[in-house]
Order: sequence, then C-alpha cells, then structure tokens
Amino acid sequence: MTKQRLYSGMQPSADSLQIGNYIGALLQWRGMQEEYDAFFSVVDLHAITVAQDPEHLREKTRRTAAQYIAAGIEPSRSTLYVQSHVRAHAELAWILSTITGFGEAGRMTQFKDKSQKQGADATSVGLFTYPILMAADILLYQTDVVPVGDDQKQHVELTRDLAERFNSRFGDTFVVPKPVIQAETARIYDLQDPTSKMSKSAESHAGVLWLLDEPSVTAKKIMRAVTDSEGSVRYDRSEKPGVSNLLTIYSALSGRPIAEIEDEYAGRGYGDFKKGLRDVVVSEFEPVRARALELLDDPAELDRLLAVNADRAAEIADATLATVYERVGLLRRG
Ligand code: AQP
Repeated sequence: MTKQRLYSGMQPSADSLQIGNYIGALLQWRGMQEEYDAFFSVVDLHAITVAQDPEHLREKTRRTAAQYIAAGIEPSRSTLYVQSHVRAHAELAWILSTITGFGEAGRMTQFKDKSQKQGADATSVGLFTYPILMAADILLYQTDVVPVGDDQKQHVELTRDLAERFNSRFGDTFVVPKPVIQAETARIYDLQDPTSKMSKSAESHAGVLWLLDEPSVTAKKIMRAVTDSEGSVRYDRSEKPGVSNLLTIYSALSGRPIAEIEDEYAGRGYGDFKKGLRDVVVSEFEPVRARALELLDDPAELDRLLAVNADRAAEIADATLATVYERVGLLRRG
C-alpha cells in the first residue's frame, strides 16, 4: 500500500528552536515519518514576511535544518528541504492568490493579530498573503495530512477551500488535505509568563528553553521558572499555569503520565521537582545539541544533503505546477 503524504514546516525565525517547537512539532514529526511519506521544509520565504538581516537569515535557515536532523528527522527517509530551493512554491502561490478572495484572506486571525501589533505601515503584503503561500506548500505535494498547532487550523481550512475551488473550476488537480491538530497537551508556555505560548520570537528569552542553549543556561531557566505559592506539584491549567506547564514538559520528554509524576513529587517542594525536570530536559537536549553543532561544523555537507532533498521535492512540485499551468490556460513556451 502506498503511504499517505504528510507536509509540515517551520520558519527559520531564530538561531535555535525552542522546546515548544521540539515537543509540539519535531517529536511528532519524528514519530510520523515511518508511517507517512513525509515532507518537512524550512520555510524561509515565510520568514521574510517580517524584516530579516540577509546574512543572519541564511545562518538561521541552516541552523533550523540541522536541528530537524539532530532531532531525528532522517533526510534519507523524509524529504527535508529549504522552501526557497523549490521555485514552484512562489509560482503556485501567485496562481492561488488569483482565486483567493480579498475578504477571505482578510479573515485570517493570525494576520489580524500580527498586523494589529505591528501597525498597518509596518505590515507587509507578504504577511497578508502568507496563508496562500502555505496553501501552495501543501498543495504542490498532493498532501493528505498536515500536522499543525491549533493556531494554524484556519490556514489549513483556507488551503482546503482553495483546493476545492481550483478543482471545481479547472478540473481535479489537487488532493484536499486534512489537518492533524496537535493535542493541547503538546502546547508549551513561556516559563516566565505561563499563560503565553512559548515562541521563537518572544521579546524576552528568560522564559524560553532553546534547544541549542548551554546545559547550564537551560538548568538556570528551569530553576527560575514561575510557579505559585501553593507548593504542591499538581496539574491545574487555569489555577496553576506555571506548574502545569512544567508537568507537561516533564511528561512529554519522559514519556510518563502526568499523574505518575504528581505522585512521585507529592509532599516534596518545587525545588526537587524542578531539579528532576532539569535533569530530564538537559539529558534530552544534550545529544540533540551536540549533533546539531556537529552538522553545523560542516556546512558544505549539510548544504549537499539539503540540495539532494530539494531535487526530490522539486520533481513532485514541478509536475504539479505544470498541470496547474496547463489547466489555468497559460500558453507554454514553444
Ligand atoms: N509553544 C509551543 N508549543 C507547542 N508547539 C509549538 N510550536 C511552536 N511553538 C509551540 C510548533 O512549532 C512549529 C513552528 O512553526 P513556525 O516556525 O511556523 O511558527 P510558530 O508556530 O509561530 O512558532 P514560534 O516558535 O512561535 O515561532 P515565531 O516566533 O517565529 O512565530 C509549529 O508546528 C507549531 O505548532
């Protein structure tokens, strides 16, 4: 039986990924790559929807790819590539933008939130059309499933609408993909502000656990994580967001149920609990960090791997794009 196809990606928006990216995305991707024909991209074209320093962007793109591999995404099994290496993404995004309603794109809540924060003049048209580029990413590969966080669900819904609209106007062309929404238990919050999602672009780094941080820095951040005055290790998302977040991380990385961890630390203080968590996180991150740094020591080899994977991706993407051009009625060059 042929495997279903899966597509997902991350923006190279920081030098290191954070533990939310690791638990919420990379661990799940790693687990899915056997069952699916998986495509994982570093979405650099999405990253430039906010201003980037060119040299730094190149570096962040390599670093993101290295961390995918270090976390267990195998470039010989899954197709792991850089979005801008496959030209069809930008080309299909243009075609799809011509069948997207202005009002429809304007209803995307992520755009509304981000543009409100930045103000209209600082907001690029690229940020507005971001979901259309994401639709192109997914549809180029005839994707069946898209694992995403809850906040991306609306973008996958738009992708489905565009695929259905194109298919009904121009004839069956795209597979209509389904979102696989990440469990709430995979959502990680900032250690200093445990009601906000941990994010690569957080203003303060004090509550962000970076995959590539030195172990001593990771340890310090965990020991300083915000808790509460109750003193009991108990999961209660609304009343005890700090402790609940630490329990989520502990459980996700150790593979142990939250109730079992609560039992282990019953009657002991937060200090003990945090030390236990520190050991779990540091020992999980250490080999990933070491492998990522090793890969980054040989950028030529990393670039070679990415090029081989981009060729594999382009073969599929170009075939889809050729069909799209044909269906839309673009005159092909003689
Ligand atoms: N805190 C989180 N908990 C669980 N999962 C998370 N992801 C991100 N933060 C958490 C998942 O990681 C992937 C990253 O996708 P992205 O790079 O396109 O951007 P994002 O979702 O907006 O992630 P960040 O880290 O917050 O990046 P910036 O700051 O650049 O916007 C997705 O699968 C996401 O669900």
